[in-house]
Amino acid sequence: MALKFMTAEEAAALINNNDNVGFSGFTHAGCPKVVPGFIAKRAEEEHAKGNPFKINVFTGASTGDKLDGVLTRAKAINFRAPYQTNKSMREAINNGEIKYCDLHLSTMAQDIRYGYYGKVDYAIVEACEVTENGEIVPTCGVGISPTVSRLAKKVIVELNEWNPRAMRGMHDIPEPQDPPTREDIPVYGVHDRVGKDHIKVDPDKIIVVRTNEPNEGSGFAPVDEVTAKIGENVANFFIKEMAEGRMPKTFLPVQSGVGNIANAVLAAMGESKEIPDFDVYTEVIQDAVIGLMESGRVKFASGCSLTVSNPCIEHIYQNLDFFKERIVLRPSEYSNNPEVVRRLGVIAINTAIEADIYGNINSTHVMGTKMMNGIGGSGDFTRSAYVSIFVTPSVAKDGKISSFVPMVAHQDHSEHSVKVIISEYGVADLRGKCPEERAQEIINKCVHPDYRPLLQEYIKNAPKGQTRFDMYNAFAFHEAFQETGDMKNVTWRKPKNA
Ligand code: 0RQ
Repeated sequence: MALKFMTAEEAAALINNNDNVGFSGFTHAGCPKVVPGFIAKRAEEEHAKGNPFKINVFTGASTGDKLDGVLTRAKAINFRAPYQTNKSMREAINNGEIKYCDLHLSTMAQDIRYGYYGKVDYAIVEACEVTENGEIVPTCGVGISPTVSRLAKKVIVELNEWNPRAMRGMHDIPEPQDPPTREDIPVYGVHDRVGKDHIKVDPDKIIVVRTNEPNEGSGFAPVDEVTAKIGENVANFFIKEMAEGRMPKTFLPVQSGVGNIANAVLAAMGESKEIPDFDVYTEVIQDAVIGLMESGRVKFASGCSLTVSNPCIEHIYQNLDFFKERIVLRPSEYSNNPEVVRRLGVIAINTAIEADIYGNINSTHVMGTKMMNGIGGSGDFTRSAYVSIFVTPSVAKDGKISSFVPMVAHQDHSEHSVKVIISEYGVADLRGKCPEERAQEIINKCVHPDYRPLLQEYIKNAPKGQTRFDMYNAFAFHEAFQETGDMKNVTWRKPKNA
């Protein structure tokens, strides 16, 4: 049967106030880019007439500005999950305009299937191909598309001709059974394919909107002295692990988080002559992986998205035969699946906003209050990894903030899941250490020298116990920053009866 075509404006007019809408993509990669703009326009028109118009937005991860940005600025979002990186949205979350639910990315699709968010009214997905029998081929990000497309009453497909149809074959798209009949996820190697190369839905519910929109991929900050040193420390840690027999000499698949530091770490690993050629089992495949693939250092990459700059994606599209043999894009509940991560022995490398002296990690909240981005997939990988690593520069904001504090102001990853922390100063190996030893390891190896005596003082004044914790001073660094603009001005409080 013939597919139904509409303009983006006509498709957007189908969406109603309070609808639950699931979007394709993962980061800016693979997101719809035109229909959300018309939904935003509609919201503004309805608001001008005094009518309510907000939707609930479910995605795979963060999205592009043409989705999260435009909808936020039109005040068209009521609820948002599971991850974002958009400046406008960040402000709207932190001023209470958007209800934001931050969660592990691998759980988003199953939570929707379990009914935790109610029904899915519409799915809006970007595709490079859609067929009359209901086969939808995503572009460079998969996310939760299989689940929301299957559950939605209508699927609006942005057929984006900027992406080549020849991408077909790069994806692996299964959807698991849910408990009590769930079976194992049969990914036994990074390259294993366990699904189809497309999403299949009833063609009756498909509405196609033709577009021709470039990606929204900006570049990365150049590697600076600090990020280069962190990368070097990570690479040296792996070389030592292999030499001392704690890591196979053939190496293990690598997951690396999103952002400038993660990109720099991968680049440093690629440059190291002593690390063998390796595989990647990750969520976002960034520019550094593509470069390493071409030089032969990365053999194969499994991910959920090609989160690369526009020159990089254009290069991939021009050399699809080469990259289709070396890349597979999966839904987020497969790319980030803890069962697979533990089976494959993935090395997880993620970035912290702050860590405390015992190894608890805050990945999300600045000063414990303001949401930065979200936990993303860092928890999916960290808890199940062969070795879980957090990297961070020792200080932020010109040294006025120490990334190492007496106690994290918000906790995303607990001391139980965090094995190694690496800054530009060195490597804190927390494995097999008690809290007191962990604190000394972190202070001596990772903390900026300006803050080392201050943290030693905190420990000295804290009551003895399994973990020396001083409730009067646990947030004294944060307090000093709020009150004076510099954590180094910390003053210690004494208990009232001391
Ligand atoms: O702010 O840009 O205003 O200067 O945080 O920091 O150093 O540029 O590092 O780009 O790698 O981002 C943790 C946010 C790091 C990111 C985080 C400020 C700092 C700067 C960015 P400015 P950098 P990155 C996969 C895995 C959680 C989710 C995750 C992240 C800005 O990596 O969101 O791991 N991770 N997902 O100045 C105040 C501190 C600070 C601080 C840094 N202690 N206090 N500000 N900053 N430390 C992703 C997916 O799941 C898709």
